[in-house]
Amino acid sequence: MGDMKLYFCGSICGGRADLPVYQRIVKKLQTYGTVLTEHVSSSDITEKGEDVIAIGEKAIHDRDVEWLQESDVIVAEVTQPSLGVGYEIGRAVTMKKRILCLFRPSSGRRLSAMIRGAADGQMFVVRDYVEEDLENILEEYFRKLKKP
Ligand code: 6K6
Repeated sequence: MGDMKLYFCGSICGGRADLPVYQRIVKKLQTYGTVLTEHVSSSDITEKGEDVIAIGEKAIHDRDVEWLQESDVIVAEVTQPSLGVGYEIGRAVTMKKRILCLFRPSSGRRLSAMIRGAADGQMFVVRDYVEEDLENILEEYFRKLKKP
């Protein structure tokens, strides 16, 4: 369980307003295994993407798809709409990965039918939550993973 590889998805170009929530999620996920995409919760990465010039978009894309392939579980915070996060989720579905999508209805937003409608309650789980329940929801999800 400790050697699990986890892939966290959160909005970058889509807007960084939920960064504090991403940081909380990544911190909790790190108690279950290695978070390959720890940088998604870093305040050094902005929606303007100054760092992209150095690495290049193709390198970012190809590395992220490789990490998706290596991952055991994908956790996506989907409240802040993001093309990249939607793309990652779609690729992960094709890879038959376990996916947990977390959405905060208190945002006043409506989650895309392409995400809510993809849930099967098994491999693809969508959980509505309030911020204070975050740790409990992750605990519950990973407890169920251990004993399928
Ligand atoms: C900033 C602007 C453009 O690119 C950046 C920073 N570079 C990225 N580095 C690593 N992963 C990235 C980067 N940009 C997007 N991603 C991946 O897409 C992350 O894994 C996120 O989960 C997701 C965010 O997509 P957008 O469309 O909100 O950027």
